[in-house]
Amino acid sequence: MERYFQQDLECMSREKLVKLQNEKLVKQVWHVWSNVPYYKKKMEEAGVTPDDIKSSEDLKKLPFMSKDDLRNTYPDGLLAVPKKDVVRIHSTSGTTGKRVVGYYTQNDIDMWDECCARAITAAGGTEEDVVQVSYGYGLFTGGLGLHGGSHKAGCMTIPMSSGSTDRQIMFIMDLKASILCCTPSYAAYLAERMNEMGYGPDDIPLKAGIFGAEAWSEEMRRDIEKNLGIKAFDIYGLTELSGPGVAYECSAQEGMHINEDHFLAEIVDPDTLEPLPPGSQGELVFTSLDREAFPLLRYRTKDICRLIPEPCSCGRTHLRMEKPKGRSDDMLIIRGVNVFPSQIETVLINHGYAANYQIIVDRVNNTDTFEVKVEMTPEIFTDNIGEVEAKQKELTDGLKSMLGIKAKVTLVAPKTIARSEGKAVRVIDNRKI
Ligand code: DLL
Repeated sequence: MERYFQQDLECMSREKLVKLQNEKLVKQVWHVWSNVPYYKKKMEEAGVTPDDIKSSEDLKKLPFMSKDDLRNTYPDGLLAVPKKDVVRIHSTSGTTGKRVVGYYTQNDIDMWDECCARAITAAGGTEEDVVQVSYGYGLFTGGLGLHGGSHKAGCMTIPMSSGSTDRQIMFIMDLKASILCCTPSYAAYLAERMNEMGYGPDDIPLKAGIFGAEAWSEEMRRDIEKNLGIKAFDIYGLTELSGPGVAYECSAQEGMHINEDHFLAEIVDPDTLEPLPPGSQGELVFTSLDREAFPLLRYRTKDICRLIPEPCSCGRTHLRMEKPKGRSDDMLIIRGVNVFPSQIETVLINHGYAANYQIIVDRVNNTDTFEVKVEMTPEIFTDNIGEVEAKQKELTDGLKSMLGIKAKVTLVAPKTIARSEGKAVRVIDNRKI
């Protein structure tokens, strides 16, 4: 049985890997310096030239790049190859300000496909598998990214895109899809819908899921695994660095291996921007080592997480990253306390609820108000006021001990909070700050 496993690259000794990274880094720095005037200017302002960069030890001399740099150079000010060499673009949804446009040469697409094929293989995918890609196709990178990876891994690919939930289920059942790729919130919705249609975990042909593009908790993973009867694997990435597949989970399911022969990771203090020692929690910063059209050096992702320096039991030597807690952008500061939606999700699932909730924050008389609307599952549902109040109190206490602040919990009837086919929108922040 054919399996796409690049053992020579994925399991190479750290010594060899560092050597490869250093060689690629030196080349990449020259590439941006010579082809992107914006970068050259930024490096000159920081007093650094390509001659100063000999290895990853010298990374700290390079200036950071952030979303602001991408906005300043919209639409093609960071393009590092002639336009004739570009074969595709992708773009972010652009909820805040201008969209980010990322460019790809054919080599960039091949590298990206390779990263996603590694993810599918690590989730147990072989040429025997049927992969249903239910991430959105189009400008979003989820659909075409996993699609390319599935082809490269030799799987039969169903290019579903997102939406049309009942048709998704028909194809999973009729074509015996074995691997599902979509956001975790959409996977939870598909599981709910399949359950309503009378399909239990033993009837569903799926064996694995590759879920990412948004923060999700371990508790949500367990719920999805139980309801679909699968193993659920995390996958991470961002448009600015290709898309999905920057990092992926292996069978150990203990953090995501960063494709370190293509991406160099650092953790920095988000306030001082100083690099932090191995194992510390901080902001994840990536340098793409071999992207041609849209290379990024020291790109600040805003994602908060920890790198895991210990070796993995699966034999892959590439460093792992923990599940990001969320973006520093998504972190709410409520009455001075840091709150991540994923912490709320953990409490809800531990109390037997599903991840159908909404956080509503406002400011009244200079004080933050904090409400969590939680949907009752059909099993938990009751319209007895005393029982509802008791359940609300239980959740309020659970949230207080997790977050350290009090939330107003409102339980609502099943199916009253909108489901998401892509990334879930959990927070409504009405504060004008
Ligand atoms: O979400 C790419 C992707 C598609 C990844 C499909 C995985 C699967 P963007 O829309 O540019 O790209 O959003 C990138 O999403 O900075 C994280 O904040 C968040 N994110 C992505 N994967 C994960 C994950 C795609 N596994 C932003 N866990 C990133 C937590 C994630 N957050």
